[in-house]
Amino acid sequence: MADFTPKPEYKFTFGLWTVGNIGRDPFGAPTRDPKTPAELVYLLGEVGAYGVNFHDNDLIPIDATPAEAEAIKKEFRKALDDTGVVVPMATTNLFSDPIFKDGAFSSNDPRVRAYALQKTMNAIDLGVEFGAKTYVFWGGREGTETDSSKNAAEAIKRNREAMNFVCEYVIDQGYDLRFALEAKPNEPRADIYNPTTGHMLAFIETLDHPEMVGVNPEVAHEHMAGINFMHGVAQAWEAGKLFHIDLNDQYPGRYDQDLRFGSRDIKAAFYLVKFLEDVGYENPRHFDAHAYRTEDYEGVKDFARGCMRTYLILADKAAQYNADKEIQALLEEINVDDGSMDQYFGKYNAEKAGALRTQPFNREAISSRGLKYERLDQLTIDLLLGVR
Ligand code: GCO
Ligand code: MN
Ligand code: MN
Repeated sequence: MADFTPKPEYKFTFGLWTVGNIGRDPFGAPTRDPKTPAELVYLLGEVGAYGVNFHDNDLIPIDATPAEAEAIKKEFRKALDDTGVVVPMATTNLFSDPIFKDGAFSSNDPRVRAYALQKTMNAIDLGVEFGAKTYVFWGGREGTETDSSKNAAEAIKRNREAMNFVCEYVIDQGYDLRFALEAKPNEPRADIYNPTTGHMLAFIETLDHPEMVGVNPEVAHEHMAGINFMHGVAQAWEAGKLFHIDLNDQYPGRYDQDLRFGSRDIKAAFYLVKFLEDVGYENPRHFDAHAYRTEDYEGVKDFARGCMRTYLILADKAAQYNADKEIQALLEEINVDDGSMDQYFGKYNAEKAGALRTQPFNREAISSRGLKYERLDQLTIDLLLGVR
């Protein structure tokens, strides 16, 4: 039996807002009492997590006095030291306070845009103080309910200007920090700009310092958009932009559910884990999810342990898949290549193009070959269901 105990090399992290979620929803009051940031760090230490991430105001309430802030930081620092839990990522809350009701960097009000920059600089300082190396931007309210309110191209420009500003800030301060942009198609706004990881990847290339900026794709967000999460992750990876990842689960076409990782679409979760393990992804694996509203804090621990355990089981299944003789033989057969087409691939030149123009292709013979994907998929299902 494989060992499914979380190990530090997996960099399993949780946000203060995830295990600290008190079970409030739009229809009901909280079902759990709040815990302090330090208490949440002890909880994470107990379940074997590697790290904890926070928004500025998860740690320090927006109206805290400097003395209160110092006291909270001291207690938080002690909990980190006691447990060995580290802070790999931090972020800014640019969505809870009513001042952000029409967005932060893309707000129509220049005072809000300036305040958002000020708040972000302070939050970056706070994250760096606790050792964060990745800084996430999730533009939760950078969107609209009505498109009569904003010029969408202007909103993108405002977002770009803000990102350029904070990149320069980090350079100016000499911080060792990279940015990871997180896309979401909707919720809390009706529509959010840069709605998918693909949009974010394109946006990053328009920045002054694209080398400092990558993405933080989230399972639920791409599933809400009805698209294949792993494909977006692979594209980000291939572009050298997979700086961080938010793992959870989600039924498509529903409100933002933030379910325990792998609890809904186990097959999608398997291909995702297999991809991350096969390529050797080494950045944090962050679980951006929360326990059901039905749970007490024992249930929160069950939730957190479950996220990590499912990941590790799927990583074990991926290793089993890679070592399975029948599956590998089938893959080899599917990918058969006699090398006769090699001459046409790679960089274009006129001779190649000329030769390719005269190459005969027997379309019927080629297309009549069955590809055996049904068998391959069933073998994968057998493996996932534990009968292989
Ligand atoms: C959400 C988002 C957030 C962000 C977080 C860090 O749907 O609410 O996923 O949880 O990940 O704000 O940027
Ligand atoms: Mn989310
Ligand atoms: Mn997220």
